[in-house]
Amino acid sequence: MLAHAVFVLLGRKMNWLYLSSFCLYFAVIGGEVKRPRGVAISKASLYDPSHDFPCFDGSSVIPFDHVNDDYCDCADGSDEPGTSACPNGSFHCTNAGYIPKYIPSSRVNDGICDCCDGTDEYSGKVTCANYCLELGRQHREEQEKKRALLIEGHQLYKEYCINGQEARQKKMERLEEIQKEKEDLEDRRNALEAAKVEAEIPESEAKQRHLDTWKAEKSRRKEEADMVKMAAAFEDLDSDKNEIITYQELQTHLEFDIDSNGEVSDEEAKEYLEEGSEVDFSTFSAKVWPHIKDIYKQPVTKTESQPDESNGQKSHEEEHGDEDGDGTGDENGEEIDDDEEETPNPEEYDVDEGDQEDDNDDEEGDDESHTPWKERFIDAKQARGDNEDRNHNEDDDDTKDMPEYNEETKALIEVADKARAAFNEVNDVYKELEKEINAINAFLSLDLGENNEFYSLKDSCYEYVDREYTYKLCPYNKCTQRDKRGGVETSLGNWGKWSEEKNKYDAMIFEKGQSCWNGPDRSVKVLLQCGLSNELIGASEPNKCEYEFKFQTPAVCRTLPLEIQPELHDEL
Ligand code: MAN
Repeated sequence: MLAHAVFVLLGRKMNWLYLSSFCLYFAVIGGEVKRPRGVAISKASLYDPSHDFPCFDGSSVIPFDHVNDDYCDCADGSDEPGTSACPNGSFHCTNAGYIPKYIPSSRVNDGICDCCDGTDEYSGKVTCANYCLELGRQHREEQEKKRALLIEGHQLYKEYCINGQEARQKKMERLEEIQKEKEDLEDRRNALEAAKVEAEIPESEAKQRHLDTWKAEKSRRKEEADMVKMAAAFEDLDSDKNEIITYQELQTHLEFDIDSNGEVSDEEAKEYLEEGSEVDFSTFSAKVWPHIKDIYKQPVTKTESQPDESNGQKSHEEEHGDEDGDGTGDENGEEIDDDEEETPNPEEYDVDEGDQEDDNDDEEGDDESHTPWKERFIDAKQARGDNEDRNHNEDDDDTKDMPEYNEETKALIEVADKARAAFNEVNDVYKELEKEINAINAFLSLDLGENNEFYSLKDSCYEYVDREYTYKLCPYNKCTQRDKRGGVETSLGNWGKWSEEKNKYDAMIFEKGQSCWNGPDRSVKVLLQCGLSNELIGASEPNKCEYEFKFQTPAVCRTLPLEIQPELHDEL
């Protein structure tokens, strides 16, 4: 305790010596108001030399001459505003002509000029020039520029608001107009649609009738062709030309070899003759032909180059000869005429396929080759059924080669065409109106700011180029990034929303951009600041794939200058 008291007294004595040699206890600062060094004018009244000094924190009351005695008495440092004695004290720079400020009292007399008026350095260690007036001048110039910017920017802002308001108004008026137009058109459109439907019924019926007639004609022609084939087959099979086909005559045609054993047995031949030994023309056409027409092969002549059958058995070709003598028989024993080479007869083509299957069966030694011949006969019939199906599919294009419509149908088509055209004309307008209504509604649902001030940014894009990338901002649409060396654009995000901060119109959020390898989907926060033009002035990536753009625009010059820094004007 005693040692402490001695130290305190000694300390005070030395400080007094130190202080008295360098400064006055009270500094006359700012002309009129006397107050201890380092005290702001606003706090001068708290330092009354006619009373003891109560520490601001109430921790103790000290004699007034202990204020600024370079010894820290108050825990909050309030007794040493002008010295560095208290570690937590602060020194007030008056900085007349510029902006006053507090500095930590540890900087007092540390040999570095902290206050622009130099008042923090009074020990004589350094001499500080007072450059507050110069700083004040610069500051005022900057403020002036800012003021001008804000005034001009605000003017533009107001114009933006007016533009946006007008655009919105116009859209709303247009919406009302076209909604009415659409309504008016509705009745006409409905009537024309009904007329169209009405005209299309007889048209479609007549077309169907025409098609049905054509189909019937086609099938008649087909039957006729079949008859011709059938007659030719009869003539061919009736090799002795006695108007009767016997089972022996059938046996010369190996295609009737149901069990593929190399010969047509009596039973096999008779089976085709409806279990009889012979048939006349009428039985052949009614009962035999339907069963054999897909199996029967027309005769062909062996070409000179074709070798004889080595087993001595007469070949089919040898048996029948090439009737037309043109030597165009194919290896399956089929006649190929010039036309057929280009467009093979689908029926014959199908028969070939069936033959091929049989051949394969033989090669593989399939058990089927041993199936009793009656079953094979049924199989053959089945195969024919399949072929008929296939032929049916090939005939699907019913209108192929169909003759033109008759006059009555043409007239109905013309009436329906007119009704369609009339409806389409109105319907096109109706659909256009609908499209425009949707577009206007989409526009009206956009948040263009409190006063529609962001309308002017809506349909434009802005670019910013840094060392590596060209960044693009299209407000209400998207943000992209493109490597300057080339390549495709990377989506950094699509228009999402306004920020969720205090003033939501200070930042735009673009989200759900291209996904980032090992990271989130790319996104952008666009910070907006007041400027006289619309310009993207910065782009950075503070976190991987999270981008921050800086965009200046008059659309955010909402406030006038005086509202911005009123306290500065008071001080100055
Ligand atoms: C690309 C750019 C970068 C991003 C990386 C992430 O190079 O989009 O901005 O950081 O991909 O892999």
